[in-house]
Amino acid sequence: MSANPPGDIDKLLKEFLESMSKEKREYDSTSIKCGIVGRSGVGKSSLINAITGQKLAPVGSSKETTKEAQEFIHRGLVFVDLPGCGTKTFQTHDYVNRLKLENYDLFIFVTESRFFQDDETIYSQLMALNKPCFLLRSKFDLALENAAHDGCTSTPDELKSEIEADIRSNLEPLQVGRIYMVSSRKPALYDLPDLLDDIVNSFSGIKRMRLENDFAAWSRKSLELKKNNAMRIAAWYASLSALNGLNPIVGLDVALDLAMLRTLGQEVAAIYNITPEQKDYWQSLLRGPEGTVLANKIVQVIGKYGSSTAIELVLKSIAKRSTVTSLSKFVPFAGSAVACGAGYVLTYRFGENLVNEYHSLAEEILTILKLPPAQASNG
Ligand SMILES: Nc1nc2c(ncn2[C@@H]2O[C@H](COP(=O)(O)OP(=O)(O)OP(=O)(O)O)[C@@H](O)[C@H]2O)c(=O)[nH]1
Ligand SMILES: [Mg+2]
Repeated sequence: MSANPPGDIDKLLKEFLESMSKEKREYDSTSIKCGIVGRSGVGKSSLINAITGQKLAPVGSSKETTKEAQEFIHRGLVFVDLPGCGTKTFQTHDYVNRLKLENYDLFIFVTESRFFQDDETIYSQLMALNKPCFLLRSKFDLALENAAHDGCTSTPDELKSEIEADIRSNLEPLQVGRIYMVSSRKPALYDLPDLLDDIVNSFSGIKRMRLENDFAAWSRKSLELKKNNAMRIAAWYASLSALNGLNPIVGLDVALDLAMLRTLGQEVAAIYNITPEQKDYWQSLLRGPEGTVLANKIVQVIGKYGSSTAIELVLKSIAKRSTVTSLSKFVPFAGSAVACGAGYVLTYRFGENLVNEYHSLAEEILTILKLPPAQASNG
């Protein structure tokens, strides 16, 4: 079989690069609306912060903080912290209609220790909307602590079953799926990782990718998904680079759009939740000496990819190590290395470097947070 004539390859290549940049535009414009429902003080705001890895929603004291629906936007995710059920402002009977809950993509219903009649009414109204709806028991760390303090001899698993049985009996005859035991103070322990995993699995396509990227990763599995997505995004940027190189890099004989590479850096940092905005959140979880070491590493990595000069340095070290003609797995036209050019390959390799560095830092953080409470410095 003869090779495609050069004209065909140019056309295919251009189509490929344009389809990648279209995919990027679609991703950038996708958002998911997530309603967080529950009584005042059950931990809704804390949950939003644990899901996004950011101090996004103010955490209240004894007064009722959530008086009306409040929106918190984290990249492609729009969280609506909904007012406590049965508050004066929102009576149970018009809860679903007044809050226009039919426009949401998913719901998380949060309950702490008791289920009240109006919780049950609202939960059944949510179920009737036929959207993904997840039920969780918050502050599980506190439940374990209280049980130990009260001399209860149940293991954590037994306690989980007891709490679950209690909630199920309150909600009868409704058929409830899994009930997740969650702690926003120890997000990598208990059921928060599974909850996020199950939410992701109830979506497909670009929405799923947004959820995988914009949720904080509380398990190794979700970190791996992020890695795969981040490399795909690096390929989108590489395609854009191939379509419009701008700044010649002295000594490399290649023109790249450095501002675009900086945006790629920010995008990868955000996927791994390692951004300047999220530093405070990490520090609140990572107390003690390991925390300080990690906080310094976070600052270093952010700085390494933060300016055009720093980026040029990274590019030069990549070019030294790799042959610019070796193409990534996302370019199916091996023969078109020249047409696609060094711009694609260097951008992609730059992305790969970034991803590897952020990934290993995120793994380090997770290792510390996955330690059982007694060993962890924040335990
Ligand atoms: N131990 C423990 N405390 C928690 C947890 N989640 C929340 N809290 C605490 O519970 C209190 C209320 O938390 P919020 O997140 O403000 O609750 P909320 O549901 O948003 O409250 P309103 O905005 O008033 O409706 C705060 O003191 C939190 O620190 C948790 O997982 N474990
Ligand atoms: Mg709140």
